[in-house]
Amino acid sequence: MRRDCSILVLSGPNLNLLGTREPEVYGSHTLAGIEERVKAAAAELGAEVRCRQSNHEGELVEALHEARGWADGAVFNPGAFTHYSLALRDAVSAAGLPTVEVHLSNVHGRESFRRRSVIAPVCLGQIAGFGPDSYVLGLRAVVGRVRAEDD
Ligand code: CA2
Repeated sequence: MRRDCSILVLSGPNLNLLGTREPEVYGSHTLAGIEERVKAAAAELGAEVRCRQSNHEGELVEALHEARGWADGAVFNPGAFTHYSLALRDAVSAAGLPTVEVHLSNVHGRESFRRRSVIAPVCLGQIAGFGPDSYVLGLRAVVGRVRAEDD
């Protein structure tokens, strides 16, 4: 029998400002709007999502630790921490949850420092460049993996 699937959707620094500045890079959607889309996609998949955002590295670490107690997987946009936070890389590893790294922008087509992710190697994979759809695609990928492992 298919069991429930609960997913943490975690967003890092400055993503709370989405929709207010730099629409040419990040689009005009707010983070709340993106989270609503992810929740609607989760409902179609029969999954539950809990969304969190923090501008603080330690809070993101703690959100990943806490998720061990309730989540089956995670969709994670670490923001600029993507490119250098070994603490977040270790937290993803320690949580042991299948995690998909997502980015709104195509990090591979921007400044060279954005091409490197220290977190992607401990994730299932990375989805970048599809705006809010990156989050929805990440959700589908992680739910698919969790369910495949259940079968
Ligand atoms: O494309 C993404 O999703 C990023 O994770 C966004 C990060 C950036 O550092 C990563 O390289 C790629 C930055 C988020 C900043 O968000 C803003 C939102 C509104 C106004 C200014 C920044």
